Amino acid sequence: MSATTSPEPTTFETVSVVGLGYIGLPTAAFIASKGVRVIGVDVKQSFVDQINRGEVPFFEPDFEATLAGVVHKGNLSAQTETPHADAYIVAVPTPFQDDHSVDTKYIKAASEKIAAHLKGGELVVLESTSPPGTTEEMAEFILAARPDLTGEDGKSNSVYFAHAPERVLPGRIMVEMAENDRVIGGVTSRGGELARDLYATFSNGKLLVTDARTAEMAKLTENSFRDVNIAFANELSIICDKLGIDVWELIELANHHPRVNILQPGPGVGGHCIAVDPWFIVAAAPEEAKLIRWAREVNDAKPKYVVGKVLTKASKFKAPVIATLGIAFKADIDDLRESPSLEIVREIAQEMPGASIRVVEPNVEELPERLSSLSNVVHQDVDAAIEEADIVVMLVDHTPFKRIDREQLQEKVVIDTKGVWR
Ligand code: SAJ
Repeated sequence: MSATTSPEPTTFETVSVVGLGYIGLPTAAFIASKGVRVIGVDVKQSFVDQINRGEVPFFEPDFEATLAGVVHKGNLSAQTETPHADAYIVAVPTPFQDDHSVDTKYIKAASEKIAAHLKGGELVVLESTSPPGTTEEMAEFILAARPDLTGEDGKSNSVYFAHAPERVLPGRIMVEMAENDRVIGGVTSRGGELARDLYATFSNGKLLVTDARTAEMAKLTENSFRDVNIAFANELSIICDKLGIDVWELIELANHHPRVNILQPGPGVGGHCIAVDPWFIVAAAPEEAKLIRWAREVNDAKPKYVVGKVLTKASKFKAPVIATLGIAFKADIDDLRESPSLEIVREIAQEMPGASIRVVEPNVEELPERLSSLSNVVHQDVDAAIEEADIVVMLVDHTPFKRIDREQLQEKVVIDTKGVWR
């Protein structure tokens, strides 16, 4: 690392990214593509092996060529051991516990290993989405493990900390990683400056520097904003069902107002971000976060509503064949985390053992165990599933499903949770 006190941007010779998932790995590859030596760290040996062969362990459009390029050039390598580096980026999972508070065990495990390698002067950035105060806690944790890095006054220390929450949309990571503006929160002002310099190596967006707690809250706020707005659309869809109004047409019309922009209803909210992050705000301020909690509950209740609709229709058949289209958490990805569609399919299958459930999911080779373990569930291609079905349930608006010929749906009972076949 050079020039720690000059106004010139600091450059980093080595960066270690800890946690090589959907966010950590693309971040590592982007930094490596700018000629910085990046060492990725992951506890999963299979991930490490795949990455070192230049293979992406998950599906993300257009990412494979970039990864293969930086690996073959020698700018990015992966390993299970944490090395020394000028800067660390921690991008590990931050799941919630039963009471919806964050579980920081993966941050602690990463911090412990980083602490052991520090020499002084390094930057440690937390990217994982976290409640306000988590980055400060990480700093305290690391400095407590390394009292030799804190000055005699007990306050000044030679390691710098910041929070730089990721904002990329899965499916658009290659575009958004480079173009999105970023909020960067320093635990100290120097930490914020150094993190800004690190992200400036690969980001073309504005780098907006604030304190760590505000940056943490900004990330939670962004995802809660989206959650509340999806809840509004989901609630509208249930009201419209009751009133016999087409919710999709309604939203399209309302959105012609210059200051109205309603999101789309669906089978529920999935993924590991929007369905999780608002709970961190609720856990931090349970009395105050009323709307945010209610929105979460509205979205969490939507899958049950869809199941109820399907069961009502299916009860009219003796042994219904039900084609369920899509189990990913959203369109055109293979990610099944917190997927409402997957839970809907599972619940229908369990509630109706006499029904035959045909699952169509072109983005996965095999059904997950939660479905494959059920005897009345099979994985099928779209044409066969629709052909044999009495009831067709549209759950995920994957591009190939949008091309389905409407002729195929004639004579079928159709339940379309995404408004694809209006
Ligand atoms: N959904 C709807 N209706 C909509 C939009 C989305 O029902 O109108 C559903 C989707 O089907 C999906 C869920 O919401 O089940 C979440 O999908 P998403 O596309 O809204 O978001 P994610 O989870 O893929 O990514 C979000 C993004 N956050 C925001 O847009 C504010 C992304 O920028 C973040 O980086 C990401 O969370 C994250 O990692 O936090």
